[in-house]
Amino acid sequence: MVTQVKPLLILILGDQLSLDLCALRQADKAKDIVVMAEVMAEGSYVRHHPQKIALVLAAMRKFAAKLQADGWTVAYSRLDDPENSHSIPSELLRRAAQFGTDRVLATRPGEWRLIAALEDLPLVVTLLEDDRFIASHAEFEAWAKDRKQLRMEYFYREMRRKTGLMMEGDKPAGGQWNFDKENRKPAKPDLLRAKPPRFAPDETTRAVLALVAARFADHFGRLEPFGWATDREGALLALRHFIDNALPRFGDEQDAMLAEDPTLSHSLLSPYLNIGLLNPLEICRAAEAAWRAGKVPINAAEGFIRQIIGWREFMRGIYFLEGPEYTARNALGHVRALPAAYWGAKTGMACLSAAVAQTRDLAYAHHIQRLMVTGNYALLIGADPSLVHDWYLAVYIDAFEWVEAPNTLGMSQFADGGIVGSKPYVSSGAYIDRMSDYCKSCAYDVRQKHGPKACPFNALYWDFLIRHRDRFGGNPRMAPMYRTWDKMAEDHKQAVLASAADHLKSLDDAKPTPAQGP
Ligand code: FAD
Ligand code: DLZ
Ligand code: SF4
Repeated sequence: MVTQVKPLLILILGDQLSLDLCALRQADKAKDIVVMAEVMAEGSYVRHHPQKIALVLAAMRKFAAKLQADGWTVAYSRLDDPENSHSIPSELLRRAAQFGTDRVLATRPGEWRLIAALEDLPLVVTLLEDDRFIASHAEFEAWAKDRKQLRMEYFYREMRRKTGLMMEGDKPAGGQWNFDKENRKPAKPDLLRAKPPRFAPDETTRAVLALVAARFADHFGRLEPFGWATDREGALLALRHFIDNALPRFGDEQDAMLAEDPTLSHSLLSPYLNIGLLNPLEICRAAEAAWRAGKVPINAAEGFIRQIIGWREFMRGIYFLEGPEYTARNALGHVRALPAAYWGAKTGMACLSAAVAQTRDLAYAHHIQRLMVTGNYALLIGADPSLVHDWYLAVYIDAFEWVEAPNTLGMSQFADGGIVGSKPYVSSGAYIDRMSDYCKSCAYDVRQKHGPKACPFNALYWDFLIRHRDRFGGNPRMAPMYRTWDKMAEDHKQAVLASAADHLKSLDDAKPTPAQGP
């Protein structure tokens, strides 16, 4: 008697939309079943921005159609299928019963929550390491082992050596690993600056937009106009457009912020990278080729490549190295609720208002807006980092926990006590004024240090440093700031601290917002 081997269920999640995914490479097209499921649980465990849900669902549908055209059997659950049980584990159980199997092969999810859920299933689940990254878990662990401090810059150099990107033999191209000194200038409005491409929704995307509008109407954020690419072809066009038009200015404008130009010379490629439509190496090779062809300056190409093979890989390494408890960290003991301004309530602070408004409209803000406006303010007021984490995970189109959590809790909120960064990213209004044009239209005055009209960042900055002097006073990189404070006149110091206290009180007196938004 011949015993039939049961088929494998090949799980593909909404951020695993790569044709060369390891689970697909190990599957047998002739007998295994690909399982993809649009489920309410994934759409609502945090209240994702409607554009993020639409991107993921539309891209899932198109990816499934591609697999089917390529001869795969795909068991696809749509959000409005009546039999849909609306969570990934329960859909796997349903498909296992339907196809008479108990075997599941999946690429390890990018979130501890889902890893645990898959491992808890009463099925035989094999999780393969996701190899769409440059460093494997073992490589990152080996690099991190025995180091007192994990610093991105040194890890990045390893990744340059490993990939050969911008290398001349074993030396960095241009004789330096890092050209940041030439980057990070303020920017001016410029009609000639290229706008990122927008993609008119096709039939599949339009159907998804209608579904998302009906099911997630109460989530923060505008669903339309929706201009994101939802397939690999579109993502490749976006990549080409960036390399040809925006990359040359990427380095110079990387840290600048302009009220009327929310995207400047950034790539807006993170959503495509993070859901698998683009691969990190192909992006970096395209940037390197443009530099080698003399179309892009070295500071731009190196700076851009560093973000991807340096920061992106480093953040992933930290997330998986630190384990599931990372997201609960709160090294500074911060407990304040996130102000209603994060959900669009009116504020006189022009920078915060602009960053939140563009987040609502585009599901996008660039790094410095996330770090030095919304992140900086949340840290200075002492917002509860788990609420800040939920906010960032919800509101950005590129937000997946493996990359969002170390950026938010580590880099931005110092909640991990200094694993990602050696000092907190805090600044007064002067930094924002230097790097943006927000202050010109603000209800507050960036030059005033205290009083009701003074820029809130100014007093909050000192208040934060003083509140945490025990922790940061001995940090050599922060010592100059404490020396500056110590030299100030006593009445000035008291006025500054009183201003900060007034501002914090006004937040505490305001109507509380529910933890996950209005
Ligand atoms: P560009 O400026 O064009 O940079 C190119 C690419 O580099 C990006 O597409 C991205 O893949 C990568 N990159 C740049 N900086 C980082 C970084 N710090 N960490 C990881 N990758 C980086 N990035 C996410 O992809 N998802 C998130 O959920 C996310 N949350 C963040 C939360 C906070 C508080 C902060 C400060 C940063 C966060 N970032 C996150 C990093 C960064 O802000 C975004 O990657 C970037 O803004 C995406 O826009 P872009 O594609 O135009 O980037
Ligand atoms: C983000 C997201 C959303 C909104 N919806 C789905 C879905 O319906 N089905 C699915 O497979 N994946 C979805 N995702 C992506 C997952 O949340 C993501 O795979 C995990 O957070 C792990 O990174
Ligand atoms: Fe922001 Fe302060 Fe400038 Fe206003 S004055 S835009 S609050 S930095």
